[in-house]
Amino acid sequence: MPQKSLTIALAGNPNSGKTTIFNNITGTRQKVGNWPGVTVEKKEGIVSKYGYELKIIDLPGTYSLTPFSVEEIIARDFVLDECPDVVIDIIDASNLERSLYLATQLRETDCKVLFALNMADIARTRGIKIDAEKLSELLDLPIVFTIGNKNEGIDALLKKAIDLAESDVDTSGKRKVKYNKDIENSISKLRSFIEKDPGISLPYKTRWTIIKLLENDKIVKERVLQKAGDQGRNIIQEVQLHRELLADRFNDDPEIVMTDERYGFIAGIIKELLTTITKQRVDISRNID
Ligand SMILES: Nc1nc2c(ncn2[C@@H]2O[C@H](COP(=O)(O)OP(=O)(O)OP(=O)(O)O)[C@@H](O)[C@H]2O)c(=O)[nH]1
Ligand SMILES: [Mg+2]
Repeated sequence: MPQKSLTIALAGNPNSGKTTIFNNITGTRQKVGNWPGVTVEKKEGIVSKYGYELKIIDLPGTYSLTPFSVEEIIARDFVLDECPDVVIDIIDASNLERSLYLATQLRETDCKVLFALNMADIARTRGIKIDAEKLSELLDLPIVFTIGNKNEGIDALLKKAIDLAESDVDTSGKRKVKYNKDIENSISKLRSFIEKDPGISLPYKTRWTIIKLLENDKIVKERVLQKAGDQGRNIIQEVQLHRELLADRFNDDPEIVMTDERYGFIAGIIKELLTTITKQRVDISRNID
């Protein structure tokens, strides 16, 4: 009987250990390095494990899914266009707070996401304790501690990834950023506007598409136009009205307000975790959009 195949993408901030874990899983020797930006193109490896054919994709490191750089576009396109069965977000556990921006955005895509809290050794020597059970509960996703360069936790990670791929969880109902009521109101009005037309075909899931259009994401705009033609043009016009309304209301571009709200969501998570994380001074505004 042919093996069932699953696609597992490895995403994460630059230098979090993705390629190290990719090499462990696939037995390849892609370049790793102790600096960010080592992987610039996605790499693919196939391995047979636990009765499955696993296609593993090593993505370039990114701080967000906002397409500011080639790496971000490659990672985002893969996650959105190829819809991997699971995305493993490889997190530098000694830099948790900074990692949560990408994690928050991955959650918004409604992919099945799993955390590898990598660099668990560094976190430990720095006295950073992460209550994984609590974090897993707060973000409603599975978490595995790993030490990539010692190949620790990788089997457990793969098993969890397969379980998640095979589960029938409804990711759209998972805890994610809820924007302020004006933005949520615009999202829901735009959803009704789009859903009025049952024949419409969007390139991505509706909520995600609306969020990106409200953020004036040029690539998503283009793809909506390509896929939905005249209907797409109408949607973009309607979004523009909401963008203007929101800009008036907040005296700022909606994308700025929405980025702030994501940080607010992350701050809420961190606050709930604070009892177990020892002082971790991270400037989350640095390096992130
Ligand atoms: N101490 C420690 N070092 C690790 C761990 N995992 C990976 N490393 C090291 O971290 C560095 C970065 O690893 P890479 O695998 O290249 O990271 P990456 O996420 O692929 O980086 P980019 O491709 O630039 O995004 C390498 O020097 C690894 O040996 C870990 O769990 N603990
Ligand atoms: Mg890499």
